Amino acid sequence: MNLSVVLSTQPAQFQAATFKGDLAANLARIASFGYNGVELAIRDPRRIDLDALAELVQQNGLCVPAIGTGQAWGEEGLSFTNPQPAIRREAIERIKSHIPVAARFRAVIIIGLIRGIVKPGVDAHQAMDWLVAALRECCEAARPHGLRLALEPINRYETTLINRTDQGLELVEQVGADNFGLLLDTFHMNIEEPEIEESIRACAERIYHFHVADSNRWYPGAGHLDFKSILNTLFATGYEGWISGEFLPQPDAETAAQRSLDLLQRIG
Ligand code: LER
Ligand code: MN
Repeated sequence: MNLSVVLSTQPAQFQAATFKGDLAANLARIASFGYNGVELAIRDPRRIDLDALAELVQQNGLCVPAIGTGQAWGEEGLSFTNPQPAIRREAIERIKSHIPVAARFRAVIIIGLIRGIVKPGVDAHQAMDWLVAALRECCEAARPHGLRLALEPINRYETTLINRTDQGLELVEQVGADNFGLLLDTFHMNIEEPEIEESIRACAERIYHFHVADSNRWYPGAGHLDFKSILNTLFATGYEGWISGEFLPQPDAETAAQRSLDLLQRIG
């Protein structure tokens, strides 16, 4: 099983970015636990030294399956659905600026909270039109590089746009790009899906990436989700991608990452 865990390259308020802080030390720790990948949450690619980052990742024998982009929303308020055209444009350009990073690692580009929320006074249909247009533009820019984008259905407490997998699948149809799919996250699915396994089966080949956290957003095994059943269902769809840990650093990042790995390897 290909296992990765989320690491933020920059300071972030997002609590479930499991590892933050000293990049070199964290990459070494993650590799020493037995992970073969690290998912990088990058707020702004202009603020990283890509060569140095790639070198560090490689020194630790790690792959980078996916790039998280949501901090541009969390820290700067950029989104595809902001009523101000300049902010929408900046969000699109920000996602395009991740293309060289994603190309370097052959990573999926994650579209999470940067899609935004429907702001008061904004028509929901209008917001969807902005979202679809932004996604089409970003998918087109990524396609020549052989890159894929994955939209993550996110629970209702974090966004009002695309909470469930059926809405995600509808959006995939609407965007109509062959390099656009979904990122499923067990934490969000536990809140929004009537039946997690059924939703995984429905998304099947459109699943480009997969986040694991337990029902309480702690590491898998700390809550009440049935990861054996969830992962069996996921692999039965033919999924060959990564299982990426995105959970709270509780009781601390190291313990959480190790316990998650132990459980996933035992049941995988
Ligand atoms: C990011 O992958 C995520 O799961 C969201 O909850 C961001 O807040
Ligand atoms: Mn997630």
